[in-house]
Amino acid sequence: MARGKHGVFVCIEGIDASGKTTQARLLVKSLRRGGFDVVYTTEPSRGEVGRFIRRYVLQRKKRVPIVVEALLFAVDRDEHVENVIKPALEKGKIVVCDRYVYSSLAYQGAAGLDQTWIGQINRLALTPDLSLLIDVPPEVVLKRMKRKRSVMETLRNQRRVRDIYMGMVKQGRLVRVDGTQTVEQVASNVLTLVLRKIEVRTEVKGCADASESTVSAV
Ligand code: ATM
Repeated sequence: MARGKHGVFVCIEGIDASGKTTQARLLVKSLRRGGFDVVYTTEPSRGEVGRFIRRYVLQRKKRVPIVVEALLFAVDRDEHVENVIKPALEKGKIVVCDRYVYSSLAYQGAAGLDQTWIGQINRLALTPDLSLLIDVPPEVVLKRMKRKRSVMETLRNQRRVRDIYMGMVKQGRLVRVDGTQTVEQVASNVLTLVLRKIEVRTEVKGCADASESTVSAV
């Protein structure tokens, strides 16, 4: 659990076309409707390194060396945490982050990089209070994106990525949410988990400092 902060840090993970971005946005909408001050952010970030990653890593045909990918994502993450995530948490906001360190473990791990090393280069990254996996089997996801991508290659890679994500669910680092249900059902399950986490954090902080509220409702 992240220390020295007052807000709540939630990250949402999932394989491509799992619906995680839709769910992250719906979560932000529901929380804002409930009066919470929420920051929605993504990785790669909107900072300079994040923009470089989109151009140099994601928008080209040939994959760059995996070590380079992992290092760039880690650098972007450190900058993102310092410039966006920490300042928002210190102001008591809820941060909803679309992809985080678990994406590096899953995607660069699926490409063959050592998980321990990926963990080491990301060791300064703040640990989220709640990390959710919107879980959809790769076969289901393939149907969703049939028209867009090359089927076999995507299936193989998506399977590897999903296996690593599921390993993290078993370790208790990610909480699995069934992503095969309707958008509304998934959104409701996500919201329930997040509200539960907000309550717990508010209670814990309330015990430590009864005079200060942890999550600012506006
Ligand atoms: P979105 O589809 O969520 O915008 O993510 C862009 C890609 O970035 C996604 N790729 N595909 N295919 C996963 C990838 N990615 C990594 O490989 N490692 C990371 O650490 C992060 C944050 C993203």
